[in-house]
Amino acid sequence: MTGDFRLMGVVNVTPDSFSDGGRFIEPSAAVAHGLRLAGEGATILDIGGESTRPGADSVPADEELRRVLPVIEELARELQPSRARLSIDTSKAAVARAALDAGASYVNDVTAFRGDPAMAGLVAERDVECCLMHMLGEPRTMQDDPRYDDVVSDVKAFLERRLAVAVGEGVPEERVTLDPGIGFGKTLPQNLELLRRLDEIAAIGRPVLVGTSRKSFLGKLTGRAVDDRLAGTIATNVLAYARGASVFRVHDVAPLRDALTVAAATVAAPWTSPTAMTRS
Ligand code: HH2
Repeated sequence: MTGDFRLMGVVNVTPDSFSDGGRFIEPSAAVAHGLRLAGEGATILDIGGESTRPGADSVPADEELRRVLPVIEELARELQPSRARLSIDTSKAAVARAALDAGASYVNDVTAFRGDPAMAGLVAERDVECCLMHMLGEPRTMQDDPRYDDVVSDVKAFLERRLAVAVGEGVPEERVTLDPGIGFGKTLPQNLELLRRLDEIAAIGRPVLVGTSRKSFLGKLTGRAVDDRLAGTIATNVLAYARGASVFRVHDVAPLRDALTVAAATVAAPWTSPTAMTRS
């Protein structure tokens, strides 16, 4: 397999996530799901205890911790870090700190360190990797008529500013991945514009993560319900790969691994067979 991309498998330990809410609320179900995604090729498991779907209310830290900690503890026991690292999907430093103590080694913050003033310092002190994502407003209101001068330039400028803040707080630049935040305060045309011009975000010089998996803009384009958006998810991730993304946050790891392996082999030249058997 060509290895210049990473798959982040989604493990939502929530009652209300937009695509799989309630399915993995039992710790044993979430752990089994995480192990399955790691077996399918996810090298990062993103464990979240708070939905960020449009309209979602925030969850208190103690409830978020009650959901995610047993899952992280058990996955840390079961998985070697060389197989898959554990990411905590949170914007609260108290939740991130406890998750890092329990075995996580990656912080995915959809507020790009704006949600909690202690988050950047924590990531710096623990010397872990992080993802900083663009979001306009907050989940409760972000889809209420989002407006930009130029969505790509605005998101790019925001990510550059947040990267500078993180570095200023002591986070090494090499630890930071950037994410345009597909679906977070964006209309359908704005999401498509970001994907079309993703190379401009990649030009910042940090790895780019995209999360298009099963999102509603795919439903708007195809008319498909949330469980039936795999084809749209594959199309957008392959296009994002071609435009410079390298980390892909997805619910369906196995098909994305195949799609991105083929995309990577096609984009990289010249291709050599791993088995030297090249019949057709
Ligand atoms: N999308 C979701 C959650 N976290 N993190 C990053 N970095 N990028 C994303 O695009 C992203 C994210 C939303 O997806 P999901 O976790 O499936 O839904 P919910 O927020 O309803 O739990």
